[in-house]
Amino acid sequence: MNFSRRTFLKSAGAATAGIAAVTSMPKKMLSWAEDTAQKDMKQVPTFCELCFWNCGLVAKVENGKVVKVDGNPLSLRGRGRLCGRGNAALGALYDPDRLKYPMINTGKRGEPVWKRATWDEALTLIAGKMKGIKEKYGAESMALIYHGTGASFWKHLLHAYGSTLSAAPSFAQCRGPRDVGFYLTYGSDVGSPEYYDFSKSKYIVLFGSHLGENAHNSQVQDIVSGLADGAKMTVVDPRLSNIASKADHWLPIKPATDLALILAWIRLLIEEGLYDKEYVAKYATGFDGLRAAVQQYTPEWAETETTIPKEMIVKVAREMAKQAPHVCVGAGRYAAWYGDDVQRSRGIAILNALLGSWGRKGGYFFPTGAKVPEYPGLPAYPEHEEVAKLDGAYPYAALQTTTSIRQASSSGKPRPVKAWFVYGSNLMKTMPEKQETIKAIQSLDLLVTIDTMPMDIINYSDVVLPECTYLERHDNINVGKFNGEAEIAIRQPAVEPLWESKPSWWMVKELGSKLGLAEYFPWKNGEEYIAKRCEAGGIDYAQLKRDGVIIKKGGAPYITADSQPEFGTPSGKIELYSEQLAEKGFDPVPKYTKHPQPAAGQFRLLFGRSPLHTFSRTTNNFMLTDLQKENHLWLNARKGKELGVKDGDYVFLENQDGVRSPGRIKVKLTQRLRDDVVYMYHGFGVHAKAMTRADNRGIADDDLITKSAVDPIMGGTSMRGNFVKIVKGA
Ligand SMILES: Nc1nc2c(c(=O)[nH]1)N[C@H]1C(S)=C(S)[C@@H](COP(=O)(O)OP(=O)(O)OC[C@H]3O[C@@H](n4cnc5c(=O)[nH]c(N)nc54)[C@H](O)[C@@H]3O)O[C@H]1N2
Ligand SMILES: Nc1nc2c(c(=O)[nH]1)N[C@H]1C(S)=C(S)[C@@H](COP(=O)(O)OP(=O)(O)OC[C@H]3O[C@@H](n4cnc5c(=O)[nH]c(N)nc54)[C@H](O)[C@@H]3O)O[C@H]1N2
Ligand code: SF4
Ligand SMILES: [Mo]
Repeated sequence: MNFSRRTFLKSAGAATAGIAAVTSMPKKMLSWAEDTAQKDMKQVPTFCELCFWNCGLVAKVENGKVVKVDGNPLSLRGRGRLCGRGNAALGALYDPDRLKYPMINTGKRGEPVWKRATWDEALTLIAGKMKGIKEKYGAESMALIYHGTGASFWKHLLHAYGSTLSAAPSFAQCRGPRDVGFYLTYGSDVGSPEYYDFSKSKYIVLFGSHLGENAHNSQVQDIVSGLADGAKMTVVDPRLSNIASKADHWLPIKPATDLALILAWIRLLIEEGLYDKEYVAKYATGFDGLRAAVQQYTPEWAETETTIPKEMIVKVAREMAKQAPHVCVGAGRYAAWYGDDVQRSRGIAILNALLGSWGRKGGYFFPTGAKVPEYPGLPAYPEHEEVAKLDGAYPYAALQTTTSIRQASSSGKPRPVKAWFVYGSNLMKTMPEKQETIKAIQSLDLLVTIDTMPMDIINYSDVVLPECTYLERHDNINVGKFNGEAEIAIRQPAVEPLWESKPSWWMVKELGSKLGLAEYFPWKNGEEYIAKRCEAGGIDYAQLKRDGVIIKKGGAPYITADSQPEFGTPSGKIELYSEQLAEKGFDPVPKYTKHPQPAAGQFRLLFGRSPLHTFSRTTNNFMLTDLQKENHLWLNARKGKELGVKDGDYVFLENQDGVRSPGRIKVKLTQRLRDDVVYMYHGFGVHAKAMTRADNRGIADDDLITKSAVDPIMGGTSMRGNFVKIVKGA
């Protein structure tokens, strides 16, 4: 097969020819198919997995092939729209490089020699190894590292086997510090999708959070509609991001100094009497402790740390206060930045509390949820062994961290971890200090990868299980919490799985049965699994299947006289001063600490999202590589001139530890960036020959991240403390 975007567009055009199948999807969804002629066309509502936003989509199927996808207008996550990546669904489904058969590595980890296996052979091998590992080391020595909807089936398998050990890079390497920071302050995290009420905000403040490039679908729509309705916005970012270019104020902060700005704003709101006094008196505790602790953080001091003029610091504080409480200071998502990230996130949480924006229109809404019961009649999980906690040093590692699993795997301490299942996570590009990950993998007795593509991690695996893509499978039910509404969404196959790929509900059922655990997997198939759970919860399965989503109306999103908030903190209030942190030896109020800055000739290596790609997930997608096949190095234009580097030149990067990028990256000279940083998209520089379009295109931030800073409160690892110099060359 030789696909290109052109061929795709041709076939997509053919789809407009006709249709007979009619569902109860809204009429406008059917407009593509009005001149019905053919009988073998259908449309299947399901949801996207090209990122975790999981927007609802409708797959248009012609003669057994998906020819187009459109947004499902009923979906709250997408509202009828898909982002650039979501529209490239066919590039994921029909990628000729996909994993096609189970494979067993008969060579070494890192230097694989692949043998094509039958499903029975691969699963028998895994089950045999798992039994041996349990006997020798105990079930808890088997871990799951995951990202994505299907992971819940693998968690269930591990629980049934006897292990609760699982971790996601999307916690410790991403949003964990933010969730913990808000949890410590409000007794609640900020959700995913976040509980931002952007569309009704009168003032928005973002730290980083490059929305628009970070393509959180409905969230981007909300911020755009908030701005269209007149909201003012300040964006704090060393780079003029797309969203910063829409702001009233862009504050090009010196990286790693955000907490100085946040603390100065907190102090200003207090000392100028601009905070919401009634709200704070009623709902918060620890105000006096907070006030005393922030006295030192004057605007003059903050200017010296952040390089943002003190007049601007004061101006923005007053502007925010003027619009309060309809102000949303975004919590961010990728929050693992510099190592004191829980405290930075707590600073943002406190700022929102002073503005009275938690539970207020235009600030943070209280979400409406929905419950879907588990599959009925499952036996209780076996008793779990008492085992040493891997993250013992981090009292608020709410979820296990990936790095503690890595550490236990290579050192055997505090207890041995001998096997990993890796589901939908390309660990080579995801975790810092790649050599440590490789060392841990070399110490394992078993590494099984469940994936759709032959990514970097595959080459280190013993057994590879090819999952079919999201357009070919039933999957777990997805519940989203929104303002006054909850969404229950179904994933169902638009077409049959290609080659020998299989869905997770099937893999765990077969493997479970080989492990003697069949009673934990009683479902007949993926559809029955979903239907039974719906039935148990009084949810209309027929409607869900037909519409893709069911929306449930819910409770009040804002504080009113009749609806008072509950805070899940020990005091039952918003904790401005945290007694629980103090008891554990941490700062009860965030304290500013300086982070290292690059030496002369070095730049801080910053990275972020391409609007057209999701990490490495989409780097082989023929529709997206047509549009963007490599990443570029953003470099301040004046600096470029100084260094004799021209726009379009290819350069190497070398980091503080002397590690050089294996490949070269094309320079993009720009005014939109401070001169002490360089910036690139994450996800490129894949090292996997079987990824024919992605292999060694651009360079990888992860090759240069040889150092990370660990958050002492929850163990997250922050990767923005690496510095590089530019090496001109061939
Ligand atoms: N298209 C697309 N969208 C995605 C993803 C994707 O892969 N592709 N991934 C999703 C995921 S998992 C996540 S977590 C989110 C991540 O997206 P965000 O949560 O938006 O990530 P951030 O790190 O907040 O934002 C990156 C911005 O931070 C700026 N920055 C760097 N250092 C500093 C600093 O010290 N201070 C300040 N104030 N800014 C700084 C960078 O210049 C950059 O513009 O995106 C999600 N959305
Ligand atoms: N250097 C660096 N490291 C980072 C980041 C960064 O910006 N720079 N970002 C951090 C952030 S914010 C996050 S959230 C994490 C994310 O890191 P990961 O958890 O690794 O997530 P992804 O990169 O989305 O995982 C991609 C893998 O999922 C596979 N996959 C795609 N679809 C499916 C499917 O349907 N089924 C299965 N079984 N597999 C599938 C892909 O082929 C690929 O191997 O990385 C973190 N690590
Ligand atoms: S934001 Fe884009 S890639 Fe993510 S789920 Fe929605 S359509 Fe798919
Ligand atoms: Mo993330």
